[in-house]
Amino acid sequence: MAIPTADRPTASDEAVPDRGRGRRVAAAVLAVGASIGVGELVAALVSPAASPFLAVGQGAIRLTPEWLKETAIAWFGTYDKVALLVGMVAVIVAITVLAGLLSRRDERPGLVLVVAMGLLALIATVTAPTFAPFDLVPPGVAVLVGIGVWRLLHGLAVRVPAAPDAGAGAVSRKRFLTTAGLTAVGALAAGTVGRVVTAGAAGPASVTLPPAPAGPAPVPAGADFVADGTPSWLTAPADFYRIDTALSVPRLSTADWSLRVHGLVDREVTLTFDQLRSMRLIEAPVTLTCVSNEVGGSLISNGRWLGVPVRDVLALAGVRPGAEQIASTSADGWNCNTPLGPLTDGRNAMLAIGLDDAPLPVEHGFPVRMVVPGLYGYVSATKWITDIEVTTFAAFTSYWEQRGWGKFGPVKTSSRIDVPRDAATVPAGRTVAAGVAWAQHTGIAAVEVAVDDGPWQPAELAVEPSVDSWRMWRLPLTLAPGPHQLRVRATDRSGAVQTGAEALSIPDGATGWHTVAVTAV
Ligand SMILES: Nc1nc2c(c(=O)[nH]1)N[C@H]1C(S)=C(S)[C@@H](COP(=O)(O)O)O[C@H]1N2
Ligand SMILES: [Mo]
Repeated sequence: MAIPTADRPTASDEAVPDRGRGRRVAAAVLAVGASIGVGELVAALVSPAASPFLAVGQGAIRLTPEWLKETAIAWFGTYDKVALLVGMVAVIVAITVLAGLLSRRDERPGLVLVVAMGLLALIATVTAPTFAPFDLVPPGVAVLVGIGVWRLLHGLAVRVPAAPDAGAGAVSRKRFLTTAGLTAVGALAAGTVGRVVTAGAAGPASVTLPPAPAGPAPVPAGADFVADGTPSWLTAPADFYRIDTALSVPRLSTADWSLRVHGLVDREVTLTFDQLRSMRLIEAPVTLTCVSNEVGGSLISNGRWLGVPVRDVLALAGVRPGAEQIASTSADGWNCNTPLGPLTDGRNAMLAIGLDDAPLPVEHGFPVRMVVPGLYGYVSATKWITDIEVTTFAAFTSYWEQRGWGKFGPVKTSSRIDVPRDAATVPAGRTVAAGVAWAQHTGIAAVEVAVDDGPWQPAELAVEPSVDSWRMWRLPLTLAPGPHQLRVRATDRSGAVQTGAEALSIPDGATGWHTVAVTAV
């Protein structure tokens, strides 16, 4: 009678060729996959924000040191989140394969893996700023499913004999493959349904916006030099730069949304979306910039926003004497501080509900976000906003301020060369340089370009539809054959000339003249 080898570890175990390793690796991958898939499904059903997989990624974002975050943005730009998710999947696959290989007879390595991943998800969930007890259900169920699937599949995998003449307790290859296949289908289905349900929340398509008070504003003629290589004055919403700490975009429905205004106010106010939408609306172009934008960087875009002036909402609540700033919080627990000055001095600071004649895109804050001309996004542009607390400078320190960024983030007067690109080859003789300059809410008065050690030459400026938006420039140049350096600097309407002193973006915005090296041939 043949002895079912799989049941009996022998002294020479390690010398025996490890024939079943493919099955064990498959068992481990399927156990982890089923755990993640079911986690997604349960999250979609009970607590949409509590996907265990994304909770871990979100926890990683919270724990990432500032220098690494900056490096990630510098390397991957707007794809920083995709990079994180791809990295997470790679790490999970690697340790899962390892656990499968190690679980030769003993199921414990795989068990440790599934439980450790579950614990990680539980910790990430509990420490999230938006944690609610119900959020424990998805990671809890995910761990149990992972344990169950692992024990089942590992148990079958190690009982598939190496030789066909197996005895009692043996499991046919076919039985293992069928069980594994069904598990794979179930895990994929659970994960897919979970994602689809989460993504299906009533979004921008469900919202009708009131018309802009002055009717749809056309893009002013002559506001850009697209033919010469500048961006279009109005950024297409799909091209609008995106920066936030949300691994998965909060998907809010207008029916559930509300904004609470409290703190140093005469009376606390809570507004529904319909109430906000029926208040006095303004429509205005505002160029948003990220404080992390490097000299010459692309974290800047211009939109036409429709919204309610922040000061009108504050007036409903009645700001008390002594108040200095507001703390605004988003549905996903991010927050920032904004001084009351720019919110109440008459500029177009607003709680925006629309971007370019449509409801806000989900990625840009649907259903309501704040926009304040002249301030970097990290101190003003709260997306998915749900809470405003009127407070003092001393009483509130924001998410980014805690991580070393400045308390006040006025936009620094800056400029960029869009063409020619750095390292480009250009025809000798006449060539046109073009780009953008910005000093939101102050306005751009002049842009100058210097070639090599030559003098600053004034560039032609495009029409200026608003001082709250960027301004395009262009300048024909005559270049002798050979290498050249082009530098640009702007002067704003307060008379301040953009500084050439180089500074990093942390703590309050990069400075220095954008410079490109070109070769004329
Ligand atoms: N809820 C939330 N709002 C946020 C952020 C965030 O991380 N979470 N990032 C801010 C930063 S740093 C910037 S630069 C702007 C970017 O806005 P956009 O993605 O619409 O371009 O959003 C701001 N609002
Ligand atoms: Mo930012």
